[in-house]
Amino acid sequence: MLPGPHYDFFASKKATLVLAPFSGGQGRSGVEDGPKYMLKHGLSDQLQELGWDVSISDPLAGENYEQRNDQDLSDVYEKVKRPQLVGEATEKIYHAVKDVISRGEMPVTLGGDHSIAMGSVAGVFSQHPDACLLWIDAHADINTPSTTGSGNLHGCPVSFLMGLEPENTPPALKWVPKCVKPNKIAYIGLRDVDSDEKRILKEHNIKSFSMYHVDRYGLNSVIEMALQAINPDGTSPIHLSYDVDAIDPLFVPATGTPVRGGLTLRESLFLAERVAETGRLIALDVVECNPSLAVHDIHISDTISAGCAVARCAMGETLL
Ligand SMILES: [Mn+2]
Repeated sequence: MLPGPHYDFFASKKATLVLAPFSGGQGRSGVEDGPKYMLKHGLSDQLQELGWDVSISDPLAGENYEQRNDQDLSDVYEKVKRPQLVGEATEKIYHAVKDVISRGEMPVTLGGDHSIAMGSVAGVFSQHPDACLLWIDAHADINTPSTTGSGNLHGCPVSFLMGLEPENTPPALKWVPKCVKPNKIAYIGLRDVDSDEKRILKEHNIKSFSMYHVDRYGLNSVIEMALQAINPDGTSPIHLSYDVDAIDPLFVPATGTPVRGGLTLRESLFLAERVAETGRLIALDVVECNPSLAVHDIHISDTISAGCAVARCAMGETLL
């Protein structure tokens, strides 16, 4: 058998699934069930079959965020919805991911909505300040407290991680460190970007590949260009933050903000395979699987199996 991908930053293949069953970064409940469904689908065993020693960390255990999400209407800061809830949950995730990284293990953070990446990315960058961030998404998630239209924090995590608007940061989110520099983040899969976000991406000269670029150059070239931009000498660790809404809703129907015209299922897996092949993967997030939004059971299995397949491909599954 050919050796699978290697993982340069890990002395042994140990991974921890960091469960982030959290929906407070947006308004639709059900996304907190993502981790439970992915585990039920067998993700832990699947990663063990790939040679990983898998543990589970459950930093939000015992918290009733769902109930608070429904009841606490006073948790608002200017336009931003539920900053207290998001601040508390993401800080717990931050500490869990930081612990996993400090132990020399790969954190695989399972969302939950994409606001949880404030915790996972900050946790990884606290130990690897030279890391780069590959954000796979239909959306740029870079709205600031002043530009957000919806007030939902799952559309804002990148702006907090970049420290774009410190003067408007809700107190509960002040813990989020400014850790991602504009030349260390690239996007792939964009197709629903707000006009203020387009301005921010241009102002900061952030490498952003939309579906236009995927069509124009092909996904393989887009990945090369993205990695060349954020990891030019190929030595930095790569944090892959994967929102399943990057994938076309034909394949991933049960997600909160679906946008048609996305990656095919095969492209979405190739992307993860290709990142694995670099040997530089340091951390993975898989977010925004929302089983409650399924109209049929097959929507649930399609969505969850796609999320698990992305994780397996990033963790070393190959076709041959
Ligand atoms: Mn997202």
